[in-house]
Amino acid sequence: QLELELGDEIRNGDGLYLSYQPSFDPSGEVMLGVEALCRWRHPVRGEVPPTIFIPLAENSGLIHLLGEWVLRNACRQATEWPELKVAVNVSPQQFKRIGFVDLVRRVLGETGLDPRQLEIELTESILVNDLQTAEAQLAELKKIGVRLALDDFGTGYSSLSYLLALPFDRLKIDRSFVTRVQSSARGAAVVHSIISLGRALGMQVTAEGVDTPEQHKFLRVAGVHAFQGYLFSRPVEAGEISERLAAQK
Ligand code: G
Ligand code: G
Ligand code: MN
Ligand code: NA
Repeated sequence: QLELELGDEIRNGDGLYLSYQPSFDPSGEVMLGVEALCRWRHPVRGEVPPTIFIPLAENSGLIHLLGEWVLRNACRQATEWPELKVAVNVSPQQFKRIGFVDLVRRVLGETGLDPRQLEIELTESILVNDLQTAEAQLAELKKIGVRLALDDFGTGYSSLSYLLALPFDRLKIDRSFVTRVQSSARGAAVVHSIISLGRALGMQVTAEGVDTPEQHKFLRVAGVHAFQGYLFSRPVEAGEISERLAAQK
C-alpha cells in the first residue's frame, strides 16, 4: 500500500521534498557544501522516515524513479548556490543500473549545473559482486567531472586495498566512529588512522554526526577537512540554506 502511494507521490504528488544538511570548514563557521536528504510528508501518516521509504523504494524498484527525482531537484537547486558543493546519495541499485552515468550527464545538461559542484555519495556495497564494473562506472563518472564520496566509511566489509585504489575524492567517516572518539583510546586510534589514510591518499575527509564540541575539537586537531552534524546544523529546507549563504557574505 505504502509502496503504491510512494509511486504516485514520485510521479505526480507534492509530498516529496529535499532537506539539506550543511557541512562546514574546521572553524565551524563557513559552509562548504550540503547533503541532499529526501523527505516524504504523507497526507495522513505525516512524515515518513527515510529509513522506511528508502528501503521500500530499493526493494520495489521505485528507487530508480525516486533517485532520478532527487538528482534532478538537487542539481536544479544547486545552480542557485554556486559556492556550495551539493552531495546526493545514490543507492547501489541505481549505481549498478545500465545508463546511470548517462542519467547523470543528462541531468547536468538539463539543469546547467557545473559538474564540479555535484558530489555523488556511494557506499562500499557498490563493490559487492562485480568490482570491475564498479571501477569502470566510477571512472566514467570522474570523466564527466563530478566528485565521488565514499559514505559511511568503515562500516562495510570491503577490502581496504580495493577501496583505496578507487577514485574517491572524499571519505566520510561514519557517525558510529565519531561517537566513539571521546569514549575510548581505541575509538580515538581508529579515527586517527582513518583520517591519516584519507589525507595521505589526497582525499578530503568529512566527519559525520558530530554532535559535541569535544568531538569537533578532537577531529579538527586530527586533521578533518569538513564537519557535518547536529552540533553545526540539522538538515534544513532550501530557503534556509539560501538565507544563511546571504548572511555569510
Ligand atoms: O536523512 P536521514 O539521516 O534520516 O537518512 C536516513 C538514511 O536515508 C541515510 O542512510 C541516508 O543516506 C538515506 N537517504 C536519505 N535521502 C536519500 C536519497 O535521496 N537517496 C538515497 N539512496 N538514500 C537517501
Ligand atoms: O547514511 P547517511 O550518512 O547519508 O545519513 C545521513 C543521516 O544522518 C541523515 O538522516 C541525518 O539526519 C543524520 N544525521 C546527520 N547528522 C547527525 C547527528 O549529528 N546525529 C545524528 N544522530 N544523526 C545525524
Ligand atoms: Mn550520506
Ligand atoms: Na553516512
